[in-house]
Amino acid sequence: MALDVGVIGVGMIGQEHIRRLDGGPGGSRVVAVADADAERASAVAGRLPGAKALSGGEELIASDAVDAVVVTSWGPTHEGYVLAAIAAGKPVFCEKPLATTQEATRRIVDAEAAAGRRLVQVGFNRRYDPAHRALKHGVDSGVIGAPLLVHCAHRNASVPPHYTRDMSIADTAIHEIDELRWLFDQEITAVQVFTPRKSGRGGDLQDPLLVLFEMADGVLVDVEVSVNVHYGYEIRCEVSGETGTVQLADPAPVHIRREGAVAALVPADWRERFALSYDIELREWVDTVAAARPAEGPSAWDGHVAQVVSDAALRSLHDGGRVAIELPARPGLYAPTETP
Ligand code: ISE
Repeated sequence: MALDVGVIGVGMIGQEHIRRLDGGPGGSRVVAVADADAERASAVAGRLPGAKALSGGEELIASDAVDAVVVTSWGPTHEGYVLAAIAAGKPVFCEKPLATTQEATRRIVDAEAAAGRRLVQVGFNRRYDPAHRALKHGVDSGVIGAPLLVHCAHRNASVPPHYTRDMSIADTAIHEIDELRWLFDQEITAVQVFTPRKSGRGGDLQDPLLVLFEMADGVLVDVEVSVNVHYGYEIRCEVSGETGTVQLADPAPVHIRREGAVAALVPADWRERFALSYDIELREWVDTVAAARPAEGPSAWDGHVAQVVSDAALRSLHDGGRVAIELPARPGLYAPTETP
């Protein structure tokens, strides 16, 4: 059955997702788009065979032509659109972060729990990256014994002009927050953010950051967050266990040896590094929605917990010190099931 999708927000990530959803292998079509910039919405719709540009996200969600909604607009607008999709009983895929405050993500959780059905999936794409899935398999299989320490790096070559100081946590490190909960099937219990010497390339940003996470079983995780490294886009993660280590391999498809040196090409940005993860993520979402199964990927609850941890990290960044994290009880709708 064809799945007719409406996309709210057609900036960079919106257009990436449209490319995969329109005529994609799961039988999905993009039938409507909306954007705060009406001209951009018309231009994008004009390139799609069956899509209309609508005047706003609310109209798109209410449209009978739209079976399911993708929200890729600016973060502060996510809450309103996700709540409207839940009220309309339509499945909704929302890019990370689910919303920009934990009060807002909590309202989404409460609305979905009251509806009694999982309709929301959050775009935590690391869970769909084949390398991250292999990393998790390495941890779960027990081949390295009990995990003890984790070393991660999240490096962006550069960030756009609208990127603010807090986004290093709320927009960038939020991926590691979700990844760690998923990788170890447990919660983060405390966080502390350190501010090393500032890069001269970062303008007003505090760049880089070093974030230390404590997991419930005592595993300690350090994450370097750098958003102006210039040389390319790089995501690292190494889990050090009692009897060995497992780490993400170099993502370069080839190594070049010449003139006494070995070179491995580095992806330019997240679109290149995570292309396959977005393919798999959206394909699995389309399959689930088209089969009328409840959402199976990262849930509104995962989006909420990530926001609670992100807010704690921001408190540490602003005020210093270690911030302990207390999570509320998980509503029954989000009882653990097999997630990808
Ligand atoms: C961006 O939104 C992403 O999702 C990327 O994976 C991340 O590296 C980047 O910092 C974010 O701004």
